[in-house]
Formats: sequence, structure tokens, C-alpha cells
Amino acid sequence: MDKLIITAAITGAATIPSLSPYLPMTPEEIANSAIEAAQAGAAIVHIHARRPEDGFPSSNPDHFREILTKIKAKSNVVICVTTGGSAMMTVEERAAVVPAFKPEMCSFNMGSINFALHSALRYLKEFKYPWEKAYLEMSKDFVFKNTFKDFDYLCEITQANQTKPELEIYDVGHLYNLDHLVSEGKMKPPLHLQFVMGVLGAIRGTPEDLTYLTTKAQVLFGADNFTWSVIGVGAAEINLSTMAIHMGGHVRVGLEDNIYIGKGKLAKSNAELVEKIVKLAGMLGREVASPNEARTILGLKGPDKVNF
Ligand code: KMH
Ligand code: ZN
Repeated sequence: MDKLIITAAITGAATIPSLSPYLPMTPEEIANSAIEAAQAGAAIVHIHARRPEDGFPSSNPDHFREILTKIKAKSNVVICVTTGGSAMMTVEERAAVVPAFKPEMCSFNMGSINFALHSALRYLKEFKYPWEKAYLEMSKDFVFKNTFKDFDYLCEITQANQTKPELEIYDVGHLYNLDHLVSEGKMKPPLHLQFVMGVLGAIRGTPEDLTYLTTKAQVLFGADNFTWSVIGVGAAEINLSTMAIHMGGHVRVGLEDNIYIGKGKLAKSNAELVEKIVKLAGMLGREVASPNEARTILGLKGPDKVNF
């Protein structure tokens, strides 16, 4: 079994600032949080940017540049940049980071889903910034669009920039979308799958759902042709991580996906969530991969070939 690759998702479009005071907001905070997560054991950090003044999701290359250069100056961690962005962005805006920065990895969302965040309105009554309430309300009518045309565009730019796609699989149909791209020769194994489980609008985070996704992926692609990791959004994070550690998969945790370290207790940092996974891996007898070991496992081009 490969060593365990831990990814830390530092701050994301689905996590609005009012949910947790510990969410990194400015480029400096995001970079520092990523560096601490790497020190705690993350081999990869997944990066979104925010407008420093109010935390609104940003596609501004200057915000990304500041984050990426600050992380690279202090850490050897693998940087995986989002192309998922947020609900307000076109696919071209979301993916502009790939040609601009030529990162080692980027996210590649494998299908369209409802991506609903409005259930947070049941308990969240006070907001730090004016945009947050409308953002949650609007998500009730939001389709996260990732069409076959979008896939073609992302395939072109990831290949042109030697950026390894982290294939975000939110539901079983997304495996079939990917299988279609493989059959057309547009996507070439070895593939790296990231099962995103627990978004309202897609598959839930139950043990049988993860078993089904991993089994289906083996049937479609062959066990030797892919690596996989799991994101348990919200409450499912630690349970699904435990399953993945045991099954030979990899794990992503972080404040983008889950803000709690225990029942009702907010995580104070991304590093705290990573530390919990490192402890779990130790208890289950699985060694944790360093960034360079993750590069070997995933076949990445290396930090000397990025553009930042
Ligand atoms: N926020 C996660 C549920 C992306 O950035 O492209 C999914 C995600 C997608 O991380
Ligand atoms: Zn993301």
C-alpha cells in the first residue's frame, strides 16, 4: 500500500466567513495556514483565493500569485490550485490560474451538480459581510456547471501546462463522464480521483457510497490505473478519512470542507485537522507521505516547473 497522501483544503468558496472565525481570509493568512498544514503533515495544499477586504471568493490572479509565491518561498508542499472557483465565475475565470501559474496540480470537476448551501440559513442568523446571506440563498437555485465542453477546455489547458488534474467525483455519473473522456483519449491514466462526498445535490458520505464509488472505479479503469482520495464534506470528514486510510486511499481534510474538529467544536486551524489524520494514520499503521513522496506516487512534474 502507498504511503498516505494528506491534502489540506485551506479555505473554499462553499465555506462562508460567518461560519468560522478561524477561516483564513487574506492571501497572507491563506499562505500561512497552508504552510502550517504542511508542517503538520499535509503533502498537498488545495488553494482558493478570497477578496482580502470581505472574504468573497476571488479569481483575481494577483490574489493567487501572492498566496502561491508565499507558500513556495517557505514550503516544499505540493500546491493544487482550484479550477472550481465559485458560483459567480465562468469556467474561463475559474481555470485562468492554470495557464497563468502552471501549477503541479489543479482540481478538475467531473460533472454538473446542484451545489446547495442554503440549509446553513436554518441556524446562521448573523452575518459578518453583506454578501453572505444572499450567497447562501442563491445556492438553492445554483447548478455547478461542468459540461463536456468545459471538460475539453480543461483537458487542453492541463495537458498544455503539465498540470496533473485532481478529478473531483461528486457522484457515480461523474465516473462515467471520466470513462468517456478516457475512451476518447482526452484523459490518460494514471488518473487521480478525489471522491467529494456529502455535498447537498450529490452523493452522501456513507460507507456504502464510498465502497460503491471505489468498486465502480476499479471496474471502469482497472485498479492499477488510478489513485484515489476522499473528501467527506461536513460531519462525514473523519469517518470517511478512516475508511480511506484503511482501504489504501488518500485523504483530504481542511476548513474548505469541514470546520469542526469534534462534535460542535470548531477547528482552530487547518493544521489541527491534519494532525488528527496523522494520529489516525499512526493508529491504523499507515505511514504518511512527504510532499516528494506524493510527487512520486502521483507522477507530478515537480516544483521547479511551475510559473510562480
Ligand atoms: N469545495 C469542495 C466541495 C474545487 O475547488 O474545484 C470541492 C472543491 C472543488 O474543492
Ligand atoms: Zn476547492
